[in-house]
Formats: sequence, C-alpha cells, structure tokens
Amino acid sequence: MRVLLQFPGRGAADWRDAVAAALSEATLETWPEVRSGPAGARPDYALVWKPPPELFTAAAPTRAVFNLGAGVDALVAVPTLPRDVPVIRLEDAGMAAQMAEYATLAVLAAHRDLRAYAEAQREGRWTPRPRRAPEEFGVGLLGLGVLGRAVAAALAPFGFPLHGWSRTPRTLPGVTCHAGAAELPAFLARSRVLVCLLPSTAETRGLLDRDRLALLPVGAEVVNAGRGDLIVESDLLSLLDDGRLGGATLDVFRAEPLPPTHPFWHHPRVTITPHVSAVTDVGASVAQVAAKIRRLERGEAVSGVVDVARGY
Ligand code: NDP
Ligand code: OXD
Repeated sequence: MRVLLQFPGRGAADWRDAVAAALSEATLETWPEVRSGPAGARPDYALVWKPPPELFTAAAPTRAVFNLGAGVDALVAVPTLPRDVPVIRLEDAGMAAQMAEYATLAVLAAHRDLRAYAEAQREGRWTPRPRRAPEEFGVGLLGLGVLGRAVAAALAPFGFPLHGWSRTPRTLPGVTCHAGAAELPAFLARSRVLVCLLPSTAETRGLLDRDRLALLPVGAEVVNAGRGDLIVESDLLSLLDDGRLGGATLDVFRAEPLPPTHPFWHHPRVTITPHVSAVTDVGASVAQVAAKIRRLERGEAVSGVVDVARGY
C-alpha cells in the first residue's frame, strides 16, 4: 500500500513519524519530496491539509483522500481534487473536547458579564451588576455536528436554555432544535450567546450579515469558531460599535493570520484567539485515519465521507 502525506509548515515531521508508526505496512511518501523522485505508481491514499493543486495532478490517489482537519472548505476548493475517490475528513479526533472547553469559557464569560467587569477594572470602578438567571440566558448553537453536539453536552449542566440550528432536522436531548432558513430567525432571537460551528460552504458563507445579526437579542455575544467567512466582518463591527451587540469572541477570520491593521485587534468588545479553539491532535488524528484505511482495505464502510458538492 502506498500512502502520500502532505502537511504544510511546522508539524510536518510529527505527522510523518506518526503515520510511519501507525501504518508501518505502507510505503510512505511525502509531498513535495515525492515530486523530485522517479515517477512511480500513484498512491493508494493521500493524507492532506490545504494541498496545492499540483499534488493531485502529479499524484492522484486511487483509493481515498483524507483531510487532516475537520473543515474541508480548503480541500473542496482545490480544482484538481479527484472526483472518483471518497474524500474523508477528521471527526472529533481530539477536537470536540477542546471546542467544548472553548465555547463553555466564552458562554460563561458572557453570562457572568466579564467584559463589563474588565472595563470597570480598567477604570477603577467597583460596580456590581445584577445576577442573571441562567434559565433566562439562551445559548444558540449554529451547527449541530460533531463539535456542536459536544458543546451542547458540555453546556447542559449550567441550566441555559439550549437552542440548535442545522441544515436537516435533528433531535438532541436538552436542545430545542431548529432547521433550515425558515427557522433561523426564531433561533437567533433566542440566542443571547451565539456559538458558530458551521462549516464554510456556498450556503453558509456570509450567513451572519447585518440583518441576521440584528435578530439576536440586544447585547448578545457572538462566538465564532467555525470559519471566518460565516460572518460579514464589517456588519459585525458596526453592530458592536453602535452597542446592538455586546461582544464577539473570534477564533477564525476571513484572512488568517488576522492582518495587523484589522479593526478587530484593538476593538474593546472583541476577544481574539488565533485559530486555536480546537487544534489538531496528531496522534488521535493519525490513529483515526489509520483505522479507516484498514477498514477500507477490508472493503468496509467508513464514516466522515464528505459530500463534495454540498461542501461538508
Ligand atoms: P459537522 O459536519 O459534523 O457538522 C456541521 C453542522 O453544520 C451540521 O449540524 C450541519 O447540519 C450544519 N450545517 C451545514 N450546512 C448548513 C446549512 N446550510 N444550514 C444549517 N446548518 C448547516 O462538522 P464539525 O462539527 O466536525 O465541524 C464544524 C466546523 O468547525 C468545521 O467545518 C470547521 O470549519 C470548524 N472547525 C474549527 C476548528 C477551529 O479550531 N476553529 C477546529 C475544527 C473544526 P446537518 O446536521 O443537517 O448536516
Ligand atoms: C479544522 C481546523 O477544520 O483546524 O480541523 O480548523
């Protein structure tokens, strides 16, 4: 079995070592090194993260493409992506627990008014604020996939009314589920904190524009850990500036790294993290990919197969 691994930047050696150990029976090649070797057989499997188009032109896999991340927006945008083999993404692989922590941190900070207390501290003001009952503080989960469901489970003990929104109707214990465009306004109106965990697709890009963000309760907090292009950034900024929205906790951005001159950097109501809400765990990811390759080799079905036309 031939496996081609491509992982850009820091961490490439860790991936190579982990794949070599987990799939010791495979002949492992790496991109771009494989390009300068003798032209050989096509790989059976390609394990990639944001691959360049030339990779599939030079070495299209015959069995499957594995995306070394949960979101496949960068991969499905590659024009040379083979259409005759399945594209398989990471499911959880150590990310769900991290995302649950990140979202819980942001929701609790919003519920306990930490932004207002930080401002009071900067001004040397001792200003207690009234307690807010959790049962009156709705939390909206935009996306009820692997990560959205983990966040729902983590938030359950705190007593916030939980609302969820997905493309297809879902049933989740303790979550009032909404689905489709028609149910989005009612969902947004109940979301005192909105946690965005949608993939970036043709349908979701720019979803959170001024009109939709304005449906959130006054003072709402927006938490985005899905993809930056779900939000129209200028609309978010103007709603923060005029006080319609209370704050934003942002892990993902249209341009990453966030450009130094971007107004988010110094906005008093914006908290920034550099796309670290759920980092890829090399060991868990490679173990998942290796297990799926073995299933495919036995002719068995695997989960996490991406609908490329749908975009996730
Ligand atoms: P899943 O595919 O498991 O879940 C996606 C969810 O989004 C599903 O509930 C799906 O609905 C819903 N959805 C998709 N399109 C629409 C739409 N048009 N309207 C309404 N709902 C929609 O993905 P994961 O939970 O594993 O990951 C979600 C995203 O999180 C990734 O795509 C990635 O962009 C991001 N991510 C960010 C990380 C970070 O560090 N910031 C780390 C990992 C992932 P349905 O249930 O009906 O299919
Ligand atoms: C992912 C990510 O999609 O790290 O896995 O954002």
